[in-house]
Amino acid sequence: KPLEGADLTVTSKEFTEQLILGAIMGIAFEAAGAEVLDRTGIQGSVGTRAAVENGDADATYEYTGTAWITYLGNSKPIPDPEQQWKAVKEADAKKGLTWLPPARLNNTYALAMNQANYKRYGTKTLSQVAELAKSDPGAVTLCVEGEFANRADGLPGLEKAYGMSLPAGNITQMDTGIIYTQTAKGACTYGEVYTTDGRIKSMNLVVMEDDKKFFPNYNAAPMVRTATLKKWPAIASVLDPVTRALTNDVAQTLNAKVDVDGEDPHQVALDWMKEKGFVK
Ligand code: PBE
Repeated sequence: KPLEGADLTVTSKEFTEQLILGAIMGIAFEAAGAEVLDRTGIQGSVGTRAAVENGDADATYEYTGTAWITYLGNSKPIPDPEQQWKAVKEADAKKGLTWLPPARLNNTYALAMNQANYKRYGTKTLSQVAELAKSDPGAVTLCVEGEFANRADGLPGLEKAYGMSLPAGNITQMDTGIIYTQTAKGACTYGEVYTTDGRIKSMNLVVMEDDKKFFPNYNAAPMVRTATLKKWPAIASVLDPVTRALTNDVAQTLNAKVDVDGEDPHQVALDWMKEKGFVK
């Protein structure tokens, strides 16, 4: 087995898709013969990145746009997903991190609303949301996470890009899981959602189009410590077929098993890895 004798630590952020992706990575390493320590479920993007940078973990599935804007401090996304990945890979090579080839899975932020509010306000695009904020300031209330409220590729950048300036009182911060139920109830007109989340479909939410292409591509890709990869180059060939199989459809289906059906993320990951033949 290609990773026989390796001790590898995997990590992830705390939300469902990340827990599943972290589990998938760990299962792939184990199937290749490695001993795996699971440090998934770290609170927030910055802490998860730090864990890999400082050696508390060897690898994680991270999103290209998150690295480009939030970690590397760029302000303009690169429209082509492959070029975006390449730019991140080049910049992070100087930081001791290697980005392996990306998945098609692109989990971007979006604003979504329930059917009743959609009937009432009829917005389809973020430009229309910005217009509504001008004509009827009270109408545009938002439920968002703390991280989204503060990231350059989150609310501050979105307001700038769409020429929108919402009063602080219109914005309520909460955990990502709560956002979906609050948005479905109409407690906020718009909720900050992840486009691969299974609850968009199950709760029948309407996703606003990012017509100005403010949000970058957020393709998931393995971000590995270069030192670890030098020691265990087979990590690349072990992860490659798994990453290739990860699409938006797969993510939505697996995320829904956890967030809608209440299954365990690790079990969902294992079932999928078996179904795909990545583990016996
Ligand atoms: N995202 C959407 C966020 C959360 C989900 C990929 C832009 C991130 O983890 O960076």
